[in-house]
Amino acid sequence: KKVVIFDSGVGGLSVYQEIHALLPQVQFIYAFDNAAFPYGELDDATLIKRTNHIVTLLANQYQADLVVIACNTASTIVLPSLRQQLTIPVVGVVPAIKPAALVSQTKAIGLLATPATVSRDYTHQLVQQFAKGCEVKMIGSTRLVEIAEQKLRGKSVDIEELEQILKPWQGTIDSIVLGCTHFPLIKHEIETAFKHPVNVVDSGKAIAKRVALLLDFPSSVMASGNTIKNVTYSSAATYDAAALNKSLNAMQLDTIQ
Ligand code: DGN
Repeated sequence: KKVVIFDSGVGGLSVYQEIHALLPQVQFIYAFDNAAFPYGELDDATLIKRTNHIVTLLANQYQADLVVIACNTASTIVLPSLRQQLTIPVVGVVPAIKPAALVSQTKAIGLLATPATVSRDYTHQLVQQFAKGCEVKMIGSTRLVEIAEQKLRGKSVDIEELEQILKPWQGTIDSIVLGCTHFPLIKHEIETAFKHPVNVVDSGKAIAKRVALLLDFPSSVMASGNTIKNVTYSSAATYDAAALNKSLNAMQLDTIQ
């Protein structure tokens, strides 16, 4: 089976990692549109047109069995039109509001996403539907996305800068939704910058299960390793493969502990 995973940048690798861990037998084609990065700043019409075009091309070119839009910013707006264009299943990634609302003791949660995602109707509908009785605070930050990208280019993360971004939430919430696929790549740093104990929730594992179900895999085996392969660039971008793999391995350790 072949799965195309798509994002504007390296964030979708956090989703790739979860799917690969569950379904090591699948062949992955990872593609990202760095030419138009960051997606959180694009207008809706451009985003829809661009994503539909690229993803349809990739799905046909690689004869994919399934496509994952590993980007909340795109998924919260392009899924209906993309599903009309493609005959294969299209799995989107949207903020994990529901699990965060369920796990929160104080019923005060924070959604960390891109400026586009926090302003979407789709996101507000998720909150209305799944976070009844919860206070949901939102921060839309492109800077955090850049920080995650830079980390995978080998640059270390400035924790004080993260503290500044998270400042409005300190001591007011007990759960954070990582509503951008870039953010699990800096999960550990986010936890460090947030001075209080906090549940950090993302959509990765749920997406992996959904892919397994749609591809008809009856049972799953954990992968023995997770190295980056088949990374297709839609524009020139230089990433340090060692930093990418190091970060993904660190994430896997986080998951196991
Ligand atoms: N990784 C994308 C997301 O999940 O929303 C957004 C990254 C971006 O281009 N801003």
